[in-house]
Amino acid sequence: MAEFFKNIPKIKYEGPSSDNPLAFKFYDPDRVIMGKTMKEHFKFSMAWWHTLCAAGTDMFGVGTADKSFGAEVGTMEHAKAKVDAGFEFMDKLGIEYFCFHDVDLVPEADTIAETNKRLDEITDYIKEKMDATGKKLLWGTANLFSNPRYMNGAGSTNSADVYAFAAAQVKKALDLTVKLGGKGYVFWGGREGYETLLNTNMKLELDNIARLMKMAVDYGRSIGFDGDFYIEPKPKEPTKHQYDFDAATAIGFLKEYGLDKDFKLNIEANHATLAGHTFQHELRVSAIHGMLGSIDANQGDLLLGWDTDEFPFDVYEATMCMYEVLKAGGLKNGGFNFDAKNRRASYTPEDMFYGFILGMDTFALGLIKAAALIEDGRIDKFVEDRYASFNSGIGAKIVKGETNLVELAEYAEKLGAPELPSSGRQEYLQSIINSILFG
Ligand code: XUL
Ligand code: CO
Repeated sequence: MAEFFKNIPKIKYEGPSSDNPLAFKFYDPDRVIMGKTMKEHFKFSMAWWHTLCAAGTDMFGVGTADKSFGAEVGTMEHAKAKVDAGFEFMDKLGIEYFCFHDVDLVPEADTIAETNKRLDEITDYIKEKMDATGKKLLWGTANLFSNPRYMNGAGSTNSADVYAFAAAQVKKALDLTVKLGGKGYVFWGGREGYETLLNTNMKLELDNIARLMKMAVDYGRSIGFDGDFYIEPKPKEPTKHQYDFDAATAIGFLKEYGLDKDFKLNIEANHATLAGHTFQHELRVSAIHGMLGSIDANQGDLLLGWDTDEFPFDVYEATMCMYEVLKAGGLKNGGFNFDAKNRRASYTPEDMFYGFILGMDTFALGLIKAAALIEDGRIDKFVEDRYASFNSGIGAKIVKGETNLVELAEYAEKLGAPELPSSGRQEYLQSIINSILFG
């Protein structure tokens, strides 16, 4: 079989002092951190769409990278070449998982029956490769946003026929996810939203999105899907108002419609910042509701303000992410999917490797530093002490739900006026982070 990345060897761990661009400096798959190997902590995944499909097209220009892999783009030969290239790429990087949208795998045909035939053929081929290599599917999804029929969304569309077509795609994508042993199924509602309320029945759209998700759960469970469904929140882009704005909004929606037992969240760093939050905020909101499912690892550019899907290199952010993940006890069925792409001017095959090496090393550093932060203990101790007033006396009664406004009012009257709360010491805490990161 043709080798696509001829000049690229298997990427090995060489340590921080290595200057070999094709080596890991921090990601050492077998290194044990807090009881688990790095490989177990991460379950790194390759996103089929960015890695094997995206060629750098933007609103002002065509692609710069050649992703033909020696075949004619838009053919089944090309679809197969992408499988071969993808497996070689994962093998050389030591990545064990991948994620896909249905239309990343094959060119869409004129009818869904024909597209599904193509999907069956390509997933037979993928399955063979998975069996031969031990690579696994992290999650599957259906692309319900690119085709013009989804101009108003899928669950949120005004056309019942388009809704039915979306349901058919979800059904097939679930079949494929189960066929390939995936433990996750994602709903990213890129066009599940609206541009103007002048033409929108918001209540019907929300109800219909929930109905589509409920049908997906019922069907998925009926064919043996025992993994997690995920909503991937994002506030905007491409739609102006997206219903899954952020983690808190998505959790409220899932609870309102009784979907919270089957769904968790897939949190993407760049979506968090678009929502005006930090990545850490979105992870914490998910974790405290028991809904931290999976992570789309990337980063945005705060100077740009759109979804730039860059490979993560911000170690501070990665540390705070891994702090949340470790505190939450890790991800169960989820993993770290690099929903990230090379910059348009980084267009060579080597750049694809540099992107993943950067991302994997950044997260490895984040894990090392987050573990050091937890082992150091000062931050955790500070937070614990900060709320000590709720451990005894009137505070303990509040927490246990054993008091009421009358008793609290009497208590306050006796006090006269409370002392100021203890100092937040933000600057002191930030300097601890710096000394752990760079000390
Ligand atoms: C888009 C995005 C998607 C989802 C899957 O911003 O993140 O690629 O991850 O549909
Ligand atoms: Co994503």
